[in-house]
Amino acid sequence: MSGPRRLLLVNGPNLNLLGVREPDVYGHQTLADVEELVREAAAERGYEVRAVQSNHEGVLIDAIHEARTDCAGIVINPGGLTHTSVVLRDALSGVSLPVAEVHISDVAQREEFRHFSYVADVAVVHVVGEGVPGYATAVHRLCDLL
Ligand code: CA2
Repeated sequence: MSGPRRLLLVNGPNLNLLGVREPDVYGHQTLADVEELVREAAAERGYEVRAVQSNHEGVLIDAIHEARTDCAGIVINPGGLTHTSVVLRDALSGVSLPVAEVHISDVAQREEFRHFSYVADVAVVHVVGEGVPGYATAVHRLCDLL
């Protein structure tokens, strides 16, 4: 059976600041660089990408719901919502698509409040602490499962 050849890339709050602020933690690459990297990795596997970044939880949830009918999987860095959002987790679990969770920094080595993820157990792929290249790793590991 052939499904949609599209992935949804979701970047959560504040990730629009990538490359602009806190380069010591998140590096020098921008959100545009992330989106380009993900599009290239997905293209290698025969997928196109719809990318969304928002600082508003509801916008992210709407995008996840819309993916239900026309995407094969979701690559998401939920930003700080990782550690706070039951509603984001419910949206991901509600659409029944395979999810890859990405974190640029090594959250396990940072503050205690970053150690717990509401998304972790609804995701089938986890890439943590590999920097921006971790997004490409996530695409490939997700595509291996599709
Ligand atoms: O390491 C990651 O990718 C995080 O998901 C990034 C989140 C943080 O809350 C998570 O604990 C780990 C923060 C995203 C904000 O990104 C910024 C980028 C540049 C400057 C300021 C914030």
